[in-house]
Amino acid sequence: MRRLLATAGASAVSLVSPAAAYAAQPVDWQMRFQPAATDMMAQIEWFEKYTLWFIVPITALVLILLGWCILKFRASVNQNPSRTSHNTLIEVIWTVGPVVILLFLAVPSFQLLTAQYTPEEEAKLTLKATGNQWNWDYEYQIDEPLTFNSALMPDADRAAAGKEDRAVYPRLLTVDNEMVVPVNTMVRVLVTAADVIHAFAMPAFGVKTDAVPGRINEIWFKANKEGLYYGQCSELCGKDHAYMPIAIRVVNDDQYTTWLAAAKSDLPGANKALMAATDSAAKVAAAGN
Ligand SMILES: [Cu+2]
Repeated sequence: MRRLLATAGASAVSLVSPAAAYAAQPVDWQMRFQPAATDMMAQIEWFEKYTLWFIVPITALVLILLGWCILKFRASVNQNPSRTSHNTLIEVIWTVGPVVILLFLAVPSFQLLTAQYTPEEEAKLTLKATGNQWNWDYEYQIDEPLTFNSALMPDADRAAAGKEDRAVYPRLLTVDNEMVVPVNTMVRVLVTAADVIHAFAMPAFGVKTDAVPGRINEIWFKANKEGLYYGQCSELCGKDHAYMPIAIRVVNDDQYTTWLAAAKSDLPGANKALMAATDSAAKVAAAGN
């Protein structure tokens, strides 16, 4: 049994590791979350596992009780049903029990919610993400703001952009210009929309918020792992809702500074240079393993 589990574990690791070297993205037959790339997502994962300790036993208990009642009290073996209608002890237990369980769920749940609205430090970089039908505008709110559009990459353009490797640049998730942010840096994203309601979501970072025209919603994240991460617009926003992915490239400080300086005058060139730098770094890391 132990060997079986070990084999299953090893194959699960080998399933996710090629992608994990580069990025967090959905995988076929995925049952769980993408690997967490922020402390916040790690906390969300912890809370999800914690709630399962309540959900699974309660579901099992209810199922067993149901089965027991169906079998034991079926008409053919229980022709004179009991007419008992009140039992104070049982009523106290089934009132107090759920209250205690709800308290065990509510306290960490509210703590998590509070943590999501309380960044532990001031953001070092502020970006604005504006949802359009059906692409995103990103604005770097720095001394000389950098603005660019990020849209789904048509298959015909993949070769010219050097994005032919479908493991790293998957169908329906690859964009022309990724959002680029430095690793281990607190980033604030101001999310809004220009036409209809969209939603900015990045599963590996544990962030998702609506992009509402005329309003600004704020999210923040501090990615702790370099790589390329994928999310999608998560609010039905029209016929091409499924075709407005979000891609964030998390890089080291030097790569970010170089990219930012170059991106102001030549965004495609800056992106290509950055891809070359991160790809060679990934190959060195893979060789090191
Ligand atoms: Cu949308």
